[in-house]
Amino acid sequence: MPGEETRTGTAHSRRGFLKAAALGSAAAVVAPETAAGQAPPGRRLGAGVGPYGERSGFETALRRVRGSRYDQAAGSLTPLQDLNGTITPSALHFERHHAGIPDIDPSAHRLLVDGLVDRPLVFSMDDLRRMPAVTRVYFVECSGNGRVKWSPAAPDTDVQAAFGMTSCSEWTGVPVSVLLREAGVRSDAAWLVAEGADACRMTRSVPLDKALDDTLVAYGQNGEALRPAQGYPLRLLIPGWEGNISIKWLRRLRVVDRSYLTREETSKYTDLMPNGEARQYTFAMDAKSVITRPSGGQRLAGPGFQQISGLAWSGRGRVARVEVSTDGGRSWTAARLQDPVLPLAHTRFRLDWRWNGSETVLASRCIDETGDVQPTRAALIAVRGTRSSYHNNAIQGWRIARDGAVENVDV
Ligand SMILES: Nc1nc2c(c(=O)[nH]1)N[C@H]1C(S)=C(S)[C@@H](COP(=O)(O)O)O[C@H]1N2
Ligand SMILES: [Mo]
Repeated sequence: MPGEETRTGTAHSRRGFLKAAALGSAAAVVAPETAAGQAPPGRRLGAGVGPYGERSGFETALRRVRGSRYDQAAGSLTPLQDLNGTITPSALHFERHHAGIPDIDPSAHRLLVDGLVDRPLVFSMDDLRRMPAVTRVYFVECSGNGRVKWSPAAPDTDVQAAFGMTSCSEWTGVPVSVLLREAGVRSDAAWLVAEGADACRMTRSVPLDKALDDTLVAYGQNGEALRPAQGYPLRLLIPGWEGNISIKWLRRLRVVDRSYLTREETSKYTDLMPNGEARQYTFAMDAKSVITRPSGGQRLAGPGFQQISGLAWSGRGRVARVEVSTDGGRSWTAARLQDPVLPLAHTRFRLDWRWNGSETVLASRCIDETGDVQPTRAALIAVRGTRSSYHNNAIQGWRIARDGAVENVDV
């Protein structure tokens, strides 16, 4: 198989490169194909063109399915450790759904806008595509992301397990403000009730201010139509707020005068505090960051140069600063942020580092433009206790052992 040859070739070349680099010259690299006496794979005719692209067979990054008794009330986690840049490929966007992924024919799908409006309206997908659209980059993060960090660190927890319920896409759709202007909002209106077309009819109350500010009904994701798991053909996209409120398979926006106190804002998606009260409507996702390389489960090849890289984001605006510690939190250095730094989107940070081979702990903390600082796990628990499930944005530590192994640790 050509693939096998290439694999061997790559391994040989890499060893060759390292040896050459050690000698201070690249001239020692010998093409392994030539050594094996075969035609170089690059000179044989390659595969033909095709109607829809596939990734290389050598690429293995996969979403990881979270355990659940029911496939239809499940989720999957984005492999952040394998991603470059800031956009999550649609095929690797995490999934969370409470009643399975409905199979919706877009020509039959309708969005109803009714309630406290002058003119109730029904939109087909064709209607929506004729309307003024915008394209923006936003993350979607489940408020349950980081739930594992309420417990003391299990050493084998990796970035996918602890942070994989956040993804970032370029979304295209119509601002809700445009739809509501068409319908004419009455003066007594204060909330929207958004309803999905899946079997559970997932429903959330949305404050009208946020709906009119930057909320979209989105039909596009990373240049294509939404993926079925992301709400095809239409979803609500409420930037920066907990993922649950971005209702997928959106079929109705009802304009109302108060919150409808649905299951998702009472028995679920509230945060039990140490005094026994539950915080409600904790919408915005807090400032957060994580080093994705090196991260848990990876292994440093040896001492020397190693660029540290990760993702930071905040549901309250832009990332202002990311600080990285390479000594377990004793000192912090500002990392470089990759431009453009977009509000309510994943931001890539990088710090050049030289590992001296001794055991140490890496960590990152995000500071957003509102001054919100990502807390240590101890500081978060001092305020929140350990009885809540959602909105854990604690700092993540990665211990580097002397043999280069990387594992989860609390800082
Ligand atoms: N209709 C509907 N919308 C939904 C859900 C659902 O189960 N049904 N799950 C919510 C939850 S809990 C989250 S975190 C996000 C996840 O969006 P994603 O699957 O596109 O990542 O969708 C939200 N919208
Ligand atoms: Mo969620």
